Amino acid sequence: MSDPQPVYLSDYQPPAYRVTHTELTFDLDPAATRVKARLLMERHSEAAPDAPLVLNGEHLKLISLAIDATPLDAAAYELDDEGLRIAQVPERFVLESEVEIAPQENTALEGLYQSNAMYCTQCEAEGFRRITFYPDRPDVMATFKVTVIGDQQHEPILLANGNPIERGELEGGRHFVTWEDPHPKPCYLFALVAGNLHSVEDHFTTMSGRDVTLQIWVEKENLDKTEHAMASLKRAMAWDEQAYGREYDLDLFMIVAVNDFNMGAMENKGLNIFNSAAVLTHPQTATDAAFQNVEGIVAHEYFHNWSGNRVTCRDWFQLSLKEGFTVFRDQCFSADTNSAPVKRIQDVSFFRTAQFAEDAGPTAHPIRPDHYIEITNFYTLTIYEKGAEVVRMLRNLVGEESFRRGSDLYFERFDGQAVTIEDFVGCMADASGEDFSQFMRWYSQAGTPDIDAHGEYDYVQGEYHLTLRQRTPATPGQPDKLPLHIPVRMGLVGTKSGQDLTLTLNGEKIGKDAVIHLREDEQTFVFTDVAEAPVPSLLREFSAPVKLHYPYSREDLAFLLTHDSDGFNRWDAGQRLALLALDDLIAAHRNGVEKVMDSRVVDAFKALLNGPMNDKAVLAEMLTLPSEAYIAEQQPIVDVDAIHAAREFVRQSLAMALRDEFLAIYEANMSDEAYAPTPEQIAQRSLKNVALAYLMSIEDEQGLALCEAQFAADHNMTDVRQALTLLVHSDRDDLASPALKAFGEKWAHDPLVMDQWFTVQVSRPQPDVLERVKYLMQHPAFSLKNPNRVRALVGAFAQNRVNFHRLDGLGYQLLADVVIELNRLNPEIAARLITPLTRWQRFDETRQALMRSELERIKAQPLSSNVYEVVEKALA
Ligand code: B3K
Ligand code: ZN
Repeated sequence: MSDPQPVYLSDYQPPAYRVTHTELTFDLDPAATRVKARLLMERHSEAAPDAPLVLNGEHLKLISLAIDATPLDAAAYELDDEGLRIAQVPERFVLESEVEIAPQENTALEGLYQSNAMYCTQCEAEGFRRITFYPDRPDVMATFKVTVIGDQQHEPILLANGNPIERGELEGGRHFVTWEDPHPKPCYLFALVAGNLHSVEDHFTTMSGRDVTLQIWVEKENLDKTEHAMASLKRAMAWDEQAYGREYDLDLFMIVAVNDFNMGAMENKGLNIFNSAAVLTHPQTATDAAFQNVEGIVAHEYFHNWSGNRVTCRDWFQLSLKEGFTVFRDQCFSADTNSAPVKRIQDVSFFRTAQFAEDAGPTAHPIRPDHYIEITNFYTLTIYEKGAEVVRMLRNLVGEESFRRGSDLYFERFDGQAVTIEDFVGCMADASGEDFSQFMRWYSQAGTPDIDAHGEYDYVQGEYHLTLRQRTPATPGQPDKLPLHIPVRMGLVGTKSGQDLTLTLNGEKIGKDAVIHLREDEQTFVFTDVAEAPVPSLLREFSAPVKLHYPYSREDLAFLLTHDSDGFNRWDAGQRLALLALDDLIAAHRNGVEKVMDSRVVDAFKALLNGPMNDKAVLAEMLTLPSEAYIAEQQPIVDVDAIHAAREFVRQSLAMALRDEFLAIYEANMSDEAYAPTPEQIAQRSLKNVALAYLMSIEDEQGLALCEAQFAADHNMTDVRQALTLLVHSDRDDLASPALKAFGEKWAHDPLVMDQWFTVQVSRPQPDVLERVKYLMQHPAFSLKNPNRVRALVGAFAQNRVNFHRLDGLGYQLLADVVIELNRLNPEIAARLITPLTRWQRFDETRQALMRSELERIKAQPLSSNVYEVVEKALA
């Protein structure tokens, strides 16, 4: 068997033949679905007249093939595992084919598959080739007409993209519905759903006064879990009109909830298919975080209707064109709908933990990679989240108005086309007159830039000299990096006044909060007329996806924590202060020295707890310590045990010193108001639950009683889940076991709640977790075929730092065993699951060896190209 080979961006060629119209007929059957395709095709004007027709096709049983109604005999084409090649075709022709596929055997969940008793599809990126022979590439856009035939009893509902135009009964208890989508689209946006589904319906009137019917299709027992998704959809539709001038373009918009789904959701034209976890909510079953997640994902998929569907990607190297932009759009939507500072804090906190780690590891890649083996491996934090950060920088560089003009231009200029990242940035340049040639390096260079900042105040001259030095570390295949154009938003906070000072740069007053542009390897910015010694507040609102290093003293940080006018940097100052204390404690733990709590951290927290409570959501974030994963990111070599011990020590020290304050906060924020996912209620619950977590960290008697009462009150899942987590993660198994049992019995019928039950258990710090994971993998509610279950149990275990990284290597072994098994069933999920093992370089030698040997063991198996690509990179 030869190793899978990469595809290169530089090899891009326009398609020799395009499809202008596609007609499909599906005759559904679990073991033998028949798919008839009728494609109107024509040769590209620049293609050679003798160019062969090459169509993708995988796992298809060819029944018949004809061109312009003439059947082709076997000598007229070549067929292999990857598709079909016809040496000679006319300039314009109709290609007809019939194939057979087996949805029930499709455990990869790409193409047409079955989830419970229903049929559904997932075609992005390259799933359509498992449905029919087709030029499966995003730059081929066609109108579609689709007929779905199913059993009247088993599949009363038959859905596809666009509008239903015909339906009828057939013999043998079968029926059909024909759908037409007038908007040309690439085949990755094709969708079909069939099953016994029920819908909740609503309406939206667009800004031009058109009525759009909105439907959410679910299994019957989930009809009471759609309200929030529907409300979110309507908010997103209105927001896109107001913020981008984009209106929905069909009469019908449908969302379907599916139990078995590889990702969160999929933006198929007019028929979004969602992982049930990303759409279903109910106060009793979903946490606040889940409610917010649903809102963000519903909006994200809806926004794709313009950023992705109407204007799509020329090729998959341009994936961030639609994903980075759409993530940026959904982030702004959620910021407008909820607490903007908290949204930014949560996004950045996740980004700096997970994307920075990706950028520093063996799978690091640019936002626009120049080659890949398996495109499904590139639906990454870099393409999505770093891509969004780059769009955010563009907006901040050109300003809001030019950004809107640029996006209007982009949608007008490229409507109905498949385009590149240059096309997008070009519109921003045209709309603003800015030059983005250096900025484009953000798209081609992988790795997180380090910025070393150094400041000096000259009392005599009244000047502040700020020197910034940038360096992007080498990443695989990219040893040398060029300097990037980095916008650094900043202020100078006067140490006497506690206020932002007016910034004068090169004789020009630039305001109290301004963006300076770092373009060289090193630049010094001289601020004049600086009347008092300042503390610099740098990279406000995280104005660029970089690591900023400044030698702040703890006094500086305590000062910024109270005085910075930028809420984000106030939070960040607290995180930095905690990190400095944690550093000392990690060292103490390693050296076997007694741990001593830094009183400055206690004082800072005390000030927060006794300060104004006007923004509870931000306060809850400020009181939350950096996660073990984020602390690990800051360490040269990750010592999981020392990090855990140090963080626990800080938590407990704070809890002991501030017990009364936490109790008071808890009590002040208790409420028996009916649950609503409003920003106010969410803020109040977060603050209350942060306080409860501190109290539980010292197993405070009163805290324990409150926790048990919160669990028993059963008011809403946010509170129940927090109480259950705190009980299960405490050493009080006498209290935890009955709670777990009660929860598991109560929710045995609800897979999404059972996922939470799995996760809570396997993320506890106690050393029995590995055995629990093994035991729970045998639980009737668990299945390796369901990605949500795998993520909830095995994925969550691999995030449990002290237990996954056990020194006997059994955690690694368990993960590798699952990867090997999943490689056969679902390569996309298997490849994602390996991620924690790919980070072996960050650990001590013993763990490195253990992790590598598991990677080697995986590599010795016959592998899917997905898993092969990841393991190959990890061991390179
Ligand atoms: N565009 C989809 C991605 C699905 C790809 C799965 N291999 C989800 C999203 O970003 O909206
Ligand atoms: Zn997306």
